[in-house]
Amino acid sequence: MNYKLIPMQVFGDKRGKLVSLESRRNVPFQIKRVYYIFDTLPEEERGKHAHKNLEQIVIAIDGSCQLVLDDGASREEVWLNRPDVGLYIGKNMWREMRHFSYGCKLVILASDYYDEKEYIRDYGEFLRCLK
Ligand code: T46
Repeated sequence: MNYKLIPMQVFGDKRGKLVSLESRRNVPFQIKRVYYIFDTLPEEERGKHAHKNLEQIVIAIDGSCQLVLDDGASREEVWLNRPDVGLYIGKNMWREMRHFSYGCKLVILASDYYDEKEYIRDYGEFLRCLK
């Protein structure tokens, strides 16, 4: 499985808490793109695709959701519900996102610019690409 949970250092004091994300330090790639997802609904699912080369870190900075990760051989479920834990997802991993809390906020760091040609959105094609 090409994913891992990365605990982030939290700088906290009486004013609140802060987490810093830095390329090739606590983020294991050069960050080229940041995007975020918000206004989520529990009944809606997202993802259902893989990336040929993209690496990403997903952080639930508010609320929670479940990620299903699939490498073509097995499937695992991971809950994201902490703003100080990032989920690293490497290439060739099918991902599905579901069970969002209302208004969950995800921040995603990506190793490359957006490119729709880099997506594999059909599960059968994903399995064929692995061979
Ligand atoms: C991923 C999961 C975790 C852009 O124009 N630029 C972007 O950088 C992104 C990420 C998306 N878009 C467009 C493409 C679609 O028209 O935004 C629309 C929604 O994207 P999508 O349906 O791919 O969103 P999710 O939540 O299913 O998947 C996203 C990322 O696309 C994907 O890389 O791993 O979040």
